[in-house]
Amino acid sequence: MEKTIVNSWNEWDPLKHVIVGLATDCHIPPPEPALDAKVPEDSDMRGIWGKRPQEMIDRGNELLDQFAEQLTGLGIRVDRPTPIDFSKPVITPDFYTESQFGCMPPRDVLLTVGNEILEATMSYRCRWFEYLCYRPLLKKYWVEDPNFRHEAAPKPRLTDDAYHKDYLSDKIGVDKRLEWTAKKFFVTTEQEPLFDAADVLRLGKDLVVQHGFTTNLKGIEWIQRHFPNHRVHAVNFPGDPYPIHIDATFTPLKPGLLLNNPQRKLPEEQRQYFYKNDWEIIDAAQPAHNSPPPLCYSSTWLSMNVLVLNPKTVCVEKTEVYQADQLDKLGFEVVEVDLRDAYAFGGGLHCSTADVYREGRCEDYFPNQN
Ligand code: DAV
Repeated sequence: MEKTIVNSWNEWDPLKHVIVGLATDCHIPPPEPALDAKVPEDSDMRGIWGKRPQEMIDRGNELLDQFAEQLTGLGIRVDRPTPIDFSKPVITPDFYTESQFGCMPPRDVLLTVGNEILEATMSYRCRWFEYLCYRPLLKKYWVEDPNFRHEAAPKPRLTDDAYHKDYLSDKIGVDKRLEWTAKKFFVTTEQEPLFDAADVLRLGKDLVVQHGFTTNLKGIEWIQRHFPNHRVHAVNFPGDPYPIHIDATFTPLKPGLLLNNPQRKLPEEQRQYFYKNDWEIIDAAQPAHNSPPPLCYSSTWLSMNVLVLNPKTVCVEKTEVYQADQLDKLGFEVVEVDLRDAYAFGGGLHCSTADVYREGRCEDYFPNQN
């Protein structure tokens, strides 16, 4: 076995070692404030919870295994998490919830910055212990790589005060939600620092973090203090009624080029930082589907949740033909991956992975700071 090195500074340098999630034992968790705010009002998931149907889990794992093999075939080392018993409740001195979630998607939990892997606070009660699924791997990396920093953000208390009560309804309506999210009134309060790792984009010395349902301003401030040598930017995307995780909204492809979801545009004043550093922000292609697959939390915009293998090669879900076509026209080599039947477990190609090693170092892609 090759020697383990943890190193990844951005979303595009050549990928050599990655974690791919598993659908095993994945549960639809019982209602809780932050999760309810994300489930669309017309979703087939409203009001049901418990272990996901075994045939869907088996199909999800078949595709995730296939994806892992495809990456291995391209010379990328792939590791997998170790599921815990997700039927068990989460009990802390502050809350109780009847079941957990799963070990998909790893991107939500683990934030790799350089030689560090940071376990995010998370913002759903059902995901409080999810980091345990990655501990066997992190323990191993820690033994094998003497420079690896294994860090964990302060575990949040997630009391009722961590969530705005206005969101405790499934009859808010999309118009109201759009008004609230445009005003940056999200389900999480500023009671304590909260972030999910999938709200963070790594662009070398700059980290771009989505302020939304799963990450609050204190969480973003915590990330800045934790990475003092980075520049951390809070961004938000009006137009998204359920803003969680940045990776179906804003997708870097290589230095200087980002896709933005055309329904969730980065506000003009926040674009200036990119423009004055010669970054181009282009609208992502339309999704190929009109609705998400059954029992899926995510929107159809998982189309743009691509995994960049290197600045010339991008993995795209194979049914997302418009996204593939756009990338092809932009000059990328497109690797098709069959993963749509695993979307329900929490996301697409970027979500289902977490970086361990990409070549390259920390570079400054935003030299113009005036
Ligand atoms: O568009 O539903 C999904 C992001 C999952 N990590 C969306 C966001």
